[in-house]
Amino acid sequence: MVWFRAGSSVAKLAIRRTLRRGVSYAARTRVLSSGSRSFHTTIFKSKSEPGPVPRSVPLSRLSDSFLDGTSSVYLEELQRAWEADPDSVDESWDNFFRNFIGQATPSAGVSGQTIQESMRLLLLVRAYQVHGHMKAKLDPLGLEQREIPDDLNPGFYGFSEADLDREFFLGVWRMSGFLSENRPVQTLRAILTRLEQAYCGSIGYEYMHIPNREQCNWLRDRIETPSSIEYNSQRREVILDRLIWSTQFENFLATKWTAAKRFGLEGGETLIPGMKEMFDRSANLGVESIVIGMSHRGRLNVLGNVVRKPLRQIFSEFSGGTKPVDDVGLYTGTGDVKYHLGTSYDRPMRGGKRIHLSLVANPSHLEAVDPVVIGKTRAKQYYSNDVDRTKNMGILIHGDGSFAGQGVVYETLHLSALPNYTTGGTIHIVVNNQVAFTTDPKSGRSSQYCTDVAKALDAPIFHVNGDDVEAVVHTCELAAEWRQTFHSDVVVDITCYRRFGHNEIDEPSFTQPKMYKIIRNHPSALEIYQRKLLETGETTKEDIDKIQNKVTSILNEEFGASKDYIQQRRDWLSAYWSGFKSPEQLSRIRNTGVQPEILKNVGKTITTLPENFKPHRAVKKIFADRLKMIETSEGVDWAVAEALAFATLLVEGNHVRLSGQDVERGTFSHRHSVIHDQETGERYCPLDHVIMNQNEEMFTVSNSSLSEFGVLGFELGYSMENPNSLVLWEAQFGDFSNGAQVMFDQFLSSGEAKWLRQTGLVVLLPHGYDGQGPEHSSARLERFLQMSDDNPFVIPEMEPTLRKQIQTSNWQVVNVTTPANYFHVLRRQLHREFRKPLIVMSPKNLLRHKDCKSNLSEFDDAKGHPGYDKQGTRFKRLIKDQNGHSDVEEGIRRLVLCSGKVYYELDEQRKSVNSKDIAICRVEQLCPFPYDLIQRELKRYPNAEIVWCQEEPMNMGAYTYIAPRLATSMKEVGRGNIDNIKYVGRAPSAATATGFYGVHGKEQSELVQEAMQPDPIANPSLA
Ligand SMILES: Cc1ncc(C[n+]2csc(CCOP(=O)(O)OP(=O)(O)O)c2C)c(N)n1
Ligand SMILES: [Mg+2]
Repeated sequence: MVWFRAGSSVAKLAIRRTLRRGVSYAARTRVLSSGSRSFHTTIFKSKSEPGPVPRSVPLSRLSDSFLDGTSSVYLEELQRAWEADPDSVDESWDNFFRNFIGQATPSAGVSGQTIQESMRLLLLVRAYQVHGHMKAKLDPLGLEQREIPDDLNPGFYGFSEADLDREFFLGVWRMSGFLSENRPVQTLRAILTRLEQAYCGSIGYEYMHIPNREQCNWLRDRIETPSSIEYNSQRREVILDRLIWSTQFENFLATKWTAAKRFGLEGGETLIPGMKEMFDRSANLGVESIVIGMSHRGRLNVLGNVVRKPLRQIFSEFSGGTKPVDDVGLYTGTGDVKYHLGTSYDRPMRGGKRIHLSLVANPSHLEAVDPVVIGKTRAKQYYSNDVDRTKNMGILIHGDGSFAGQGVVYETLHLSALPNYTTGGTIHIVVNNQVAFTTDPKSGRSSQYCTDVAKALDAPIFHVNGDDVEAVVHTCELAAEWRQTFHSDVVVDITCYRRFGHNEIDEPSFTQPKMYKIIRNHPSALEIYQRKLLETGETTKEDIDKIQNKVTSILNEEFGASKDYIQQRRDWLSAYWSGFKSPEQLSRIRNTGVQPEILKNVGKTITTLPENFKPHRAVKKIFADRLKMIETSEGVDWAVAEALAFATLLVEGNHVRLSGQDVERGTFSHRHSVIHDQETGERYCPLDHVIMNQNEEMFTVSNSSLSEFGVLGFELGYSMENPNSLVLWEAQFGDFSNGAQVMFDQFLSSGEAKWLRQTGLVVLLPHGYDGQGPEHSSARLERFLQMSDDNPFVIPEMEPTLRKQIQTSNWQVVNVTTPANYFHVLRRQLHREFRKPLIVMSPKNLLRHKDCKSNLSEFDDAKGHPGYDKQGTRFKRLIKDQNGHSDVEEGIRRLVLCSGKVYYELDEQRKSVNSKDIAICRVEQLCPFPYDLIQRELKRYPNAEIVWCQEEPMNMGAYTYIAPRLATSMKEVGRGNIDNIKYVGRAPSAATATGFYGVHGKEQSELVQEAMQPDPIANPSLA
């Protein structure tokens, strides 16, 4: 190990000497010229000083910054490992050791080169690969004060100016890029020039954190090119044309709508040529469809210039727009501001191919759209049988502040390599304008780069100076190639600036005076590029003017046409959605019962395990019990009902996908949808075998990463692609769904109204008071109800053939109490001509409750069977009292309305006190409110006091939602008003539930006792 100790010692001594002389490596730079190229490097130590005398020092005792104590121990270990097996170390280290121990002889070599010098030179090369980006010229404004790391200084390794023209041997075996050329000799000056050119120009590459050797070599081959990337004049003309479009688009909007907010791209205009190049390159490499997600900044420019939303439409929306009309029926919703709207377009590409582009509509909430885009991309891959994920790709455009600050970015990144969530790589572009509203990066993040979060994924990160349009184009091209080659994420960080305020009417100098002083005098990227092209003589002033005039005249033409523009089609109707009804169009109510033979057949399939499979003992018993349920048609429990719903939908050709934390087994160990062989560990999923040759993804059940926001967003995006799929997300406990609150507020409850996009996503939220404490009891039912948009004071048309109540509501909220009803509510999601989100308060203790069972006959569509009414077998929005009451029961003194599992406790109590004069009805569908069925029950019990009973505290649960709607129903049938509604339930509370089991038990029994008490119940306002 002598060679190494000696080398380290040289470096260490050199540093000490330089430090003694007071030279700061980092701070002082000067230019050394080398022919036509030049590079910046730090001061060398004086030529006249004698060289350091190599002295043997154990590595572990060295403590300089490059080879600190830890790394030197590491290197010794590395060498030992290499000596034992050369393949056990990274290729670059293999080279290193091979060259300096295995093969090199300590002769004077080229120009007197010593082994130590070669070794130090290699370390210098490696330092450029690792840290070169720190010296790259990334900031167009030149504001950034970055310390250049010591290890980029040749002096750090003992080289002096005298060494610049000495020749060194640097060729190494099995290396890529620069080092692969195996040139016998190069001067130090040439070596440094190439390193500077490759790593310290307008692009800073971060990739040495990637542990995969092949990937690093692939990148080195593209970065360490013999000369810098040059585009030919044809490509340059295209780049120029695109940059002119990007720049003029913003200028045009600025002159036509001077006071409008548009969150312009000025300062970052090179994004557009970059994106277009990325798309061209992707199309050439086989991509056919791209799903794009982005927030406000430059969105209109991307919509117009990249996605090609008609400019006249964008301009029309700017002028206030007209509500879209449709030839079949109106579907206008509430609309959204112009910079949130989405669109899709089939775009012809340079090279003749076509590519489908869709920009997903998004809310103001930064980065919230990320997982939605990824989910939609994954769904596209499923439906187009894109098994190697090369035809459909997701692209996310981020802001620097939000990429670093918003947690959902990390949650989305972490889906990227999970088998059931991967999309084969997302390309991330950061429009890094070095400010977030009024906040500087130093207040906005703790990391050096805004992109550092992506290092957790081993994604390469290309930082590029946004003023250098060719460099931007190059990195975008490289990112496209990376994605198609390695099928993993990659980041392009365009360092640019924001020419105006956060929006156009904002004053940026209040908070960034120095920055804006520079920006005011800073030429645009277009001016810089034009100047460059004119200087090289490739382009003339006339050529440029020609393009400028063409763009201006098209913009003016489109502006003229925008005045009469009327949106004709509902653009949400992609092919899969054709025939689906808007809320304005009547759709039929369908039955959800299934033929008895089908139920029996699929029932057997999903409850039978392969012969040689060895499940856990308890699971074996569960499956034996399940088979018995099917065979006897009795006692069907929750899990079997759910599996039957999935299986019958699969038989009908639908795709079913359930994801969430631990959903395969089920949080409450009830689902067991994937079983594990206890000897081999093999997995078996019965629902994968429902139809012949079933595509393995047709039924997907998947444990997810431990994220709510990211995974719910993903499933939402997935559900939006094709209506013929039942997509479900389950929270571990309902409480945890509030980690995904943005998804509920901004997408699920209001997405259709804002963006005319439907989804039939099902959200399963375990809910119920069983003494598990404040965080495992409530799914916050009240919040979902509070966001429901059905009018509490207006009873809509409820006649079955004319009813559009659900269609016109924003979503459905149910709290189902029987397995059969759960089966029907799931099937109903697909057996209708529109899609609507479904929020399910799903049970916990009902999963095993002795009375929470259904007979198989309640699932089928056989006439005369229990669930069959004159319209067939369907989901019951309300379950009437089970005591066989007739149409009018005058002797009933109390009608208790409730929802969820408290029903079973009330029924138990009623039996125990033998209160035959109390009726209990279950409101299974809370929203939209079943006015017709409630009125039917009110009429059935003309003398009953009306009680709402819930187990949640008064300020939670369904009470505040139910009260006005129940009162409206009562008024309509002459049964009083809101003052006549009695409340039984927990008192108002800050916490959802008590943490003391004993207290819980007491509260629970008191409330069921009160509901069944002999005396009238007090009015809540008088109690
Ligand atoms: C979740 C969320 N928080 C706060 C805001 C308010 N907001 C809108 S833009 C913005 C700054 C974003 O900065 P950056 O990501 O750097 O994008 P830029 O506007 O600079 O392009 C903020 C804080 C928001 N829209 N969403
Ligand atoms: Mg910013």
